[in-house]
Amino acid sequence: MTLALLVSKTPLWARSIACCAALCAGFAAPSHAAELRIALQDADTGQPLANAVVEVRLPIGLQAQFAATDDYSVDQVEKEFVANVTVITVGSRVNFPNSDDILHHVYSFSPAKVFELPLYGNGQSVNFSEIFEQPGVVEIGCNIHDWMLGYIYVAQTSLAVKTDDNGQALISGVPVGEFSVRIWHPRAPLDSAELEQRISFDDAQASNLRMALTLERDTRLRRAPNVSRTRYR
Ligand SMILES: [Cu+2]
Repeated sequence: MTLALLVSKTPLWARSIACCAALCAGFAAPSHAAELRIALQDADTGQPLANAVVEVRLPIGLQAQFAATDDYSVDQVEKEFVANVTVITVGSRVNFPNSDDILHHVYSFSPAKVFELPLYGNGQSVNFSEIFEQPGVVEIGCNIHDWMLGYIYVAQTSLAVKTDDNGQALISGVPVGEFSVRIWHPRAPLDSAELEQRISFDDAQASNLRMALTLERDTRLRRAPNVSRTRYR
């Protein structure tokens, strides 16, 4: 794969202005906390790359300070998972409501979390939740609609974000030090060592991570016209 990486620094003066603005607004600026600004693009099209996950991987001794379990929701809307990629932290709960007027049957065979939520419909999803105790990427599917495919990225800590429609994301509150940064995307080759980088963080300058990723082609089965006419629609 082709991969261009540029790690650069934001000038100190720009950082200082940001800190001053935060203080003037009445918020205490975090001490000894660094920032990672991320901009990713598709190397083939040059377009911003949304739905990529960037995670700062902390050593075990630092992870407890950045534990942040929460409740999340992955909806099912018009026979797709919404959102397609969801970033959570270890120990968090994800609810799987069904907003369609048909039944879905959610499952995962991923090693990080194997589970199954048998056929259920709209309004029956209050108790259809799972807790994710292992870090890793969990692929979720539907037994009825083969094209339905979603991802839950279970991060070790709260220092993980998903890129927006502009291919951008921000991780703030990173401790000072040199850490591994992992980049993941549903169509990025899993075995690429280049998707794991060592980046040095300090509290005087924000780090910028700019990457162009060459993605594998999307070969998953798309919605077929005749599928909608089965008894489960
Ligand atoms: Cu389904």
